[in-house]
Amino acid sequence: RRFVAFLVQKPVLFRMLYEKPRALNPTRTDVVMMTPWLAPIVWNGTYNIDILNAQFHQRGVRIGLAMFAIKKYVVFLKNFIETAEKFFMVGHKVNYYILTDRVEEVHQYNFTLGEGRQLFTLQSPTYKRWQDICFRRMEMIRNYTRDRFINEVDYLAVADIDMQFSDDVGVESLSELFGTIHPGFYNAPRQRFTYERRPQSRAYIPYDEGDFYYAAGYFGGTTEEIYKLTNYCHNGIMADREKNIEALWHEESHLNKYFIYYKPTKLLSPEYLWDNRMGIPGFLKRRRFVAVPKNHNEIRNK
Ligand code: UD2
Repeated sequence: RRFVAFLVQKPVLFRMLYEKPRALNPTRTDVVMMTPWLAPIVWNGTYNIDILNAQFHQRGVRIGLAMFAIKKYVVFLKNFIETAEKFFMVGHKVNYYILTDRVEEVHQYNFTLGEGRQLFTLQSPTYKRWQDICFRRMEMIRNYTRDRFINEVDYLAVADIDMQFSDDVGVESLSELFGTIHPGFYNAPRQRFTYERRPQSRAYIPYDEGDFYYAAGYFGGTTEEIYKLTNYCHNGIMADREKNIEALWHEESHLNKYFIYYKPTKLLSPEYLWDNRMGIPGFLKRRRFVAVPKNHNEIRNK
């Protein structure tokens, strides 16, 4: 069907005016813009969003944003969606996928969505321990990607829900496989990364390996890549369970393991996942997606 569409589609050519790139003038000199495997690291000031929007519109790209609202975490939903409507992939086709054990409660919200944007509430099992909810996110995303997302969207982003958008998160962030540099570790030496260090765990990473510490609070890619990633992580989590071992940072530990051997094709700077408790360092020109303060004792296991 896509092939036929390609044949009948008339090529759209547009004239765009913008300042030409200059080979000897890097757009930022205070941050690293490329990994050693040549994946761009996205910072404000390093890209032209008009060019990128035109490219993604030309392809008619569909973007999914999946988030979990299990048990008490439903309280974060309203603000999350309202801020996403202002800042997330504005002007593109967006499907929100809310995975929840409280479908009725979620249905009571009446979100007004922009053109081309839809919201789906998907049933998710619940788990007693908050740690299991985090672990099982990989399995749930894998299953829904295989059964549904793969037919509905081209890219899928997976986000924590106790967050809000406060600046643009657009198509500049999309790539085959993308991960976000954790705001707590962007400048930390490897030894300080909170990787899983016990060799018995499938998430094990020795002290002399690792590029970055990635946050599980925002990652994504094409649906094919997300299937592979979540399948790998879920299998690792299940293998650990057999051995009665839980990785230090749950599914985040497995995600970090995956990203060492299947390196992301694009990295998002901490602009894409920030926590205001960390202040605002000079290099941080925008805070696009920020943590909403929460009282862990009040919200977890409730
Ligand atoms: C960190 C990670 C998170 C995950 C977690 C695992 C970041 C920014 N966050 O966040 O991605 O790896 O550690 O320990 O890197 N949830 C529910 N109901 C619950 C519990 C969790 O829906 O009862 C969902 C919800 O979408 C939440 C997410 O799971 O945003 C992660 O849980 P968290 O926010 O409590 O974990 P946190 O803040 O320690």
